[in-house]
Amino acid sequence: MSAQSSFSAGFISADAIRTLFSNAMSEMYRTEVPAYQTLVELVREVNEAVLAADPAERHRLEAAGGLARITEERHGAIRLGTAHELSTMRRLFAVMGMQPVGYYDLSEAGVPVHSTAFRPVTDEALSRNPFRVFTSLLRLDLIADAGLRQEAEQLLAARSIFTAGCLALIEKAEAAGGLTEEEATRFVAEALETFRWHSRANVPLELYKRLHDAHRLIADVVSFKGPHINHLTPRTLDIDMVQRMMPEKGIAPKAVVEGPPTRRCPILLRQTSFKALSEPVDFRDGDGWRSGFHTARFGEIEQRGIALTPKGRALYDTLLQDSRRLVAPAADGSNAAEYMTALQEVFAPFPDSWDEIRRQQLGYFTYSLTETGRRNPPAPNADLESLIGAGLVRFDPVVYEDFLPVSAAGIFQSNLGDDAQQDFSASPNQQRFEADLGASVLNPFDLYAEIERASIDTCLSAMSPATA
Ligand code: OOG
Ligand code: NI
Repeated sequence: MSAQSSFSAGFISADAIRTLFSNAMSEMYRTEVPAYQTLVELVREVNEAVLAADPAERHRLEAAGGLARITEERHGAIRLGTAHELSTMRRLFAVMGMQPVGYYDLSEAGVPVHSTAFRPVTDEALSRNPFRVFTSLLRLDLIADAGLRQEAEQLLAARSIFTAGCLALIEKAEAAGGLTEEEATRFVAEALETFRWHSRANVPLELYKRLHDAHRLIADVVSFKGPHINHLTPRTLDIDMVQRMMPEKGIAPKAVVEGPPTRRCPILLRQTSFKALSEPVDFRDGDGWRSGFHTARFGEIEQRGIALTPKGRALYDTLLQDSRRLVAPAADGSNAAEYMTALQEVFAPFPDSWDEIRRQQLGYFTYSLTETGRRNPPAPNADLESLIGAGLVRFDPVVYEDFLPVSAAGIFQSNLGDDAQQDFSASPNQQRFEADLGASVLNPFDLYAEIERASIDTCLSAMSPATA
């Protein structure tokens, strides 16, 4: 019924708005940060090479409906300053079918923010376009200098990061339940303004320096008119190959690939980035401007693997901790090779076949009828395991759609500069974050479990006689 009424109201789908937005962001970032364009081309080249060399993987992705999304796939990241900005951002992303998923505490890693990821949540929406935005909220409560904290609060209170047109269209979408195509086009253009880079700072150089000395991230959030998108990340099918080829294209990657080691069956998420650019900025100076520099924007690539169950994730966390205890990756990358070797060795106990990962219930899978299964519908009460054994049902890994706190910390640190790490006492505060967000964050495990469960239901009901 609701589909019918949205149709008659002439709304376009939230998924379509998300695609318009993600394409517009990509186009904007290409002109803002030319190295991003180079990276996108490199990733496309590598993905094509991987698929050409591995027809089985190509076929698997095709069958699981994952091939089309890969080249278009990307995530971005922003950093916000106030609760009001965060809750309005939640409403903005909701127009594009993106919900807050997960809570990440980065204070433990010396970065004064906590974060969530806005992303689509259903299997269908994800396969249309999985665009996500890692969204952090600055935690001024972790800043020791009360005077500086107050100055920062005043600056943040005085700015408005959304255009009037954007706010009006968010309200329109909320009230009417959607946007028409014409409204969606305007909405995307207005929303884009919030994420744009501004080369004019809000503050004089002297204040910028004090904010910067308290923490680089504070300067990045507080000194500007809005939360410029700080990177856009394409998804590759072979991150090791991209990492190797980056220098050939004139891009210097960070020394260590974050996340799990190279494996036959990729798990969770592997990421690497290139360092933030030093960009010219005009700072306020009386009635005029004074030139200086700011480093904020960088590039990143990622390879996504299977979403792990709580059991699989616990194993991952333990092994990652063990490898870091063995070789702590140095900030300057001097022991990168040693760290990668330790990682590879320590992760050996993590099963590396889809069959074994599934058997040990370490990861989530979707189930579907094979060609044979479709031609010979099995008995309605057959059990899944014997159907798999008989080749009537196949299983495919569910893609991990989220982020990893230790990896995110590594990315933050590499793009903030290696000297930016500070000691904050770990102070996760999900309750405070959710109060500021104006909503609870969704639990990623629930979402993956639901996708798995729904696929089993569809699979088994396809077997039941139509009259049942
Ligand atoms: C976000 C850093 C984290 C990721 O992919 O984990 C991140 C930021 O620098 O704002 O991008
Ligand atoms: Ni990122």
